[in-house]
Amino acid sequence: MNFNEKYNGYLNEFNEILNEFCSGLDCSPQILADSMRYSLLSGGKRIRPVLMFAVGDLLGVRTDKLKNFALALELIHTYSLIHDDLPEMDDDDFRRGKPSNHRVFGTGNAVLAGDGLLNTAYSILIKECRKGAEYVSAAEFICDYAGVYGMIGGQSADLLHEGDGNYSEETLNFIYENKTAKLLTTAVVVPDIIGGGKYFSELKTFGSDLGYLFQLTDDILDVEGNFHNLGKSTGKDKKAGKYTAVSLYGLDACKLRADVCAERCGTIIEGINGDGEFLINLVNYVRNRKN
Ligand code: GRG
Repeated sequence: MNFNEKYNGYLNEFNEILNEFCSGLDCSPQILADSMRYSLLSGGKRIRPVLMFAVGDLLGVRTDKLKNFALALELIHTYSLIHDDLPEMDDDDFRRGKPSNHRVFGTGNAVLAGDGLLNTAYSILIKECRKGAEYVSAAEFICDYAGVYGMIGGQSADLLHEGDGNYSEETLNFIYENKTAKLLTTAVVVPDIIGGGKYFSELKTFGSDLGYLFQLTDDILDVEGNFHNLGKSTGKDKKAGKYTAVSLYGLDACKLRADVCAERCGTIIEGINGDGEFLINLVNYVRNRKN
């Protein structure tokens, strides 16, 4: 099976889980369920669930043990995109080539759709905790890394420093690690926690490197990408005078840094017992992504 076939296999597996969740969503009023479904089903790479299932395969942890964690993670990711697009945050009218949630449902409903997704994710995680101690640890890990010691902390720092134009490398690293890398890290660490925790520290480092790589390619794409591929406007960072890895190091140096990160990720996967070929290809896909 080649890389695309394998990626699509994981993707289809996850989409079935997501579709089942979406069809069962019958909260009232109707607009709440509609706005949550709108963003959940508007495409997206589903890279976090794909990563989770692929690491599960590498470690011999079955997908049915991971599927609710993958669902909760995608719900959290989707809420963060809805809130990030709001006028008071990144102010984006488009996401995945379609009007952003608040452009369709209005700002108030978009806030509530995000809240609803986050809250439902926590409800799914709490139910998983009934399955045993390792499930509690995995749920705890996601809560910590998605919360104020993770993604929300990173987004808060991003917002705080937005107008600064020129803050320290340390601040930039804090934002990238927390805003972007930590949620991706949960995708690769959760299967390990469920499987007994043998490669915890290696996979934590892998997640951090992959997240940094993901953010570097995001910054590069803001300069070199286009609306057609990305489904959102480009050139926003420069227009907003936003401090990014590109403005700090320059485009070419960012690409070199991305190569180094990809190499480091590959070395970690090679050190894990099992067939890591798909994950190494996934790292290269992130390095060369166009969307
Ligand atoms: C609002 C609490 C809160 C957090 C927002 C997601 C986020 C944090 C900010 C979005 C800005 C951004 C460009 C983040 C870096 C990378 C990132 C998370 C991109 C979007 O994720 P993808 O590419 O999206 O996996 P798809 O559409 O494929 O699901």
